[in-house]
Amino acid sequence: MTIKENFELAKQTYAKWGVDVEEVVEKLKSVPISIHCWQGDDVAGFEVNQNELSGGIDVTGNYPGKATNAEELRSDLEKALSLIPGKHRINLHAIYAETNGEVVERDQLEPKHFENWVKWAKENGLGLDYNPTLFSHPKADDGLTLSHPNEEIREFWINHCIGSRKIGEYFGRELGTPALTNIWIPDGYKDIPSDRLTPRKRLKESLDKIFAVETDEKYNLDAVESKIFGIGSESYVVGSHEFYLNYAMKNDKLCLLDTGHYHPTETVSNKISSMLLFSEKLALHVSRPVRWDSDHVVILDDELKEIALEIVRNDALDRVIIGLDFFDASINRVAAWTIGTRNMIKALLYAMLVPNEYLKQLQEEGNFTERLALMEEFKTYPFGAVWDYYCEKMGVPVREAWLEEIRSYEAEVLSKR
Ligand code: RNT
Ligand code: ZN
Repeated sequence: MTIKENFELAKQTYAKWGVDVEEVVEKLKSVPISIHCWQGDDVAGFEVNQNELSGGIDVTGNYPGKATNAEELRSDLEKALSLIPGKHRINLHAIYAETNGEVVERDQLEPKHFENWVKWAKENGLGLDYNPTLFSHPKADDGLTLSHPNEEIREFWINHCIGSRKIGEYFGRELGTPALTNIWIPDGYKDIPSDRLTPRKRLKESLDKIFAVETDEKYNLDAVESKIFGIGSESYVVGSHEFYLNYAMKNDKLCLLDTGHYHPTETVSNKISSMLLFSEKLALHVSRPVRWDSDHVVILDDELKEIALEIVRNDALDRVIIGLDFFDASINRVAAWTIGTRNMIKALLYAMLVPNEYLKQLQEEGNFTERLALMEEFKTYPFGAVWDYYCEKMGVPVREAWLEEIRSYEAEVLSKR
């Protein structure tokens, strides 16, 4: 049987439930995933004075062939994008600026340092998102940035964040699609604090200064990302969930929920509906925390499907900005992007193929037996046949055929670095 024949059979199976598979496939095409560039070089960046990765995040593994400059990183991204169906976005960090060998302090970064990225994004039909980098820097060595007791240090990071929002705005204006500029800071303490309030007060004041500078929301959307702990900030993180949730609501900013930033049994899927009731937009960093915020490559697990279901069944595909955030240096990095992004798209497809309205109705009627029975049966419906067809239709390798492409890219390009 051909991919197409398999698909036709699946289509009939889903049609019985009123699911229009052709329509689903069309809709899926229009959902962009923001692919984080930092999987390609282990969150190193290309600063002239490179600092060791800090901020309580860590990358393990030494798989050969990581990108060592922006050109290599773009080439690797192009390879991954050729194996991923659909049109997507690339998420950059300030440390990926191109400064022509010149030392440019982070608070001095400007749109011009990202011209090559913008040119490349235009050529490849990609949107760009952005993040100021408030780690891997001498001014973040003690683990504090925007909440630092020293005013000079705070000012430095405030200016970096203001400049970053302008770079985001530049991306949005150039590419005709707003950039999400996301602020994440590592600030926190290893041990039990004697004062939780004062650092949070300072963070609030710093954010107020950052957002006092206007950017055009047609081009730039501001997000803030919370966290529960990091390596070295196990006891207290200044920018906690409650902190940013309140800050974002009060100041009309987006909350960014990273799936690795909550207690192990707390799920982001269960937060999406509550967030959507109170704000127009929400942003995600989809990651895979294995026992802790380990940033493993995203797999098609129950939580990923549940996140996708929450977005799809609440008709929020244009309200939830889906970004990825993982970094694994123990496997081929281009494969890591490919696996994680394909899985995110697969989860969305899976969610779109469920008769969500009917299942909602069953719940309203109190028919929990049928609700459970059908939700379980749909797990083994022929979703794979639709996925294969989608890949074929979008001109990317079907099933594991993409691995062959990775093998030759590794032999021809990565192994020669
Ligand atoms: C860290 C945050 C943050 C980073 C990136 C590199 O815990 O998840 O999003 O992973 O900014
Ligand atoms: Zn994140």
